[in-house]
Amino acid sequence: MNNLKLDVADQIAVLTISRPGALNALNSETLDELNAALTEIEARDDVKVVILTGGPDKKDNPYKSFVAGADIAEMVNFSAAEARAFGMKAAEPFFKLMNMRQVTIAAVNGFALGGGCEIAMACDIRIAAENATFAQPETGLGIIPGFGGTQRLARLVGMGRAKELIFTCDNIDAAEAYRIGLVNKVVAKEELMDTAKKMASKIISKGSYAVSIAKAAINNGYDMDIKNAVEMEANLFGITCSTHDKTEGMTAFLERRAADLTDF
Ligand code: CO8
Repeated sequence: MNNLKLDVADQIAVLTISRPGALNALNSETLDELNAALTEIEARDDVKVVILTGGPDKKDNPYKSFVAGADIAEMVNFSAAEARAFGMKAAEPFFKLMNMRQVTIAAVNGFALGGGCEIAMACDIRIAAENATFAQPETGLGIIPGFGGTQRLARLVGMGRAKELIFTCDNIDAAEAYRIGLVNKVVAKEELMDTAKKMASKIISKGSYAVSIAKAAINNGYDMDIKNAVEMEANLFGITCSTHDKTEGMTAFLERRAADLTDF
């Protein structure tokens, strides 16, 4: 892989988008590599959480940029058909981040602009370094957010705030992103990866199969009417009751001992 690094340790996969000369902007090659890496990870039982982050810039500053957007140099000459194809190319890995059975955490280590904010929003959880900057600057370029931004931003922060951010292209800092619910947590930049890994380890210590079913329940129910959503949840709850982890988790509680949860 030219623009992506994958490191697996302790059941955590760290995926680092690395295009130092372009502040990790997403071009077609990077999207293809991301899609291939996520396909591989999804099939691996030794990975339970994925942390997505950005590599250092060309001056080796690790906190300059998470992802500074889609690659403007690639997009500048796109026809309408090419632009649509580019959007759909991103949709595949972005939906994997959203729906794969493993939990996905964006560790936002700097600029998260345009497609950078959009890829962070496709993850389950976002942790930001205190110096991170978020924006959807697309309308200033004469385009709209095309990697799911018009949809996911409104779902995360509400329609009014999403419209303001997309119409004004305003940059917001990590504290404001936290205030409006765009990120889950803000930490000192030096603590970003440790915090993400600690959260990953905590999630891994729970029943991994239950966590993946809970993720599916939240995602699938989000756009359903509440009656059908609760029925869908009951069905998935039933499935979790057929697992080793359910028997072990509940028995351990009753026997006042730590549970040995193993199932995926
Ligand atoms: N695309 C391509 N190259 C980029 C990008 C980008 N998004 N961002 C930065 N770069 C490159 C710069 O061109 C520069 O290259 P070089 O050194 O060869 O001149 C290098 O990265 C370093 O950047 P700067 O010199 O500009 O660094 P600064 O510290 O001065 O500024 C900024 C940093 C503020 C992040 C600035 O680079 C910037 O404004 N970048 C663009 C941010 C942006 O507008 N992002 C949104 C892009 S549009 C988008 O994401 C749409 C997504 C949906 C597409 C859907 C298609 C269907």
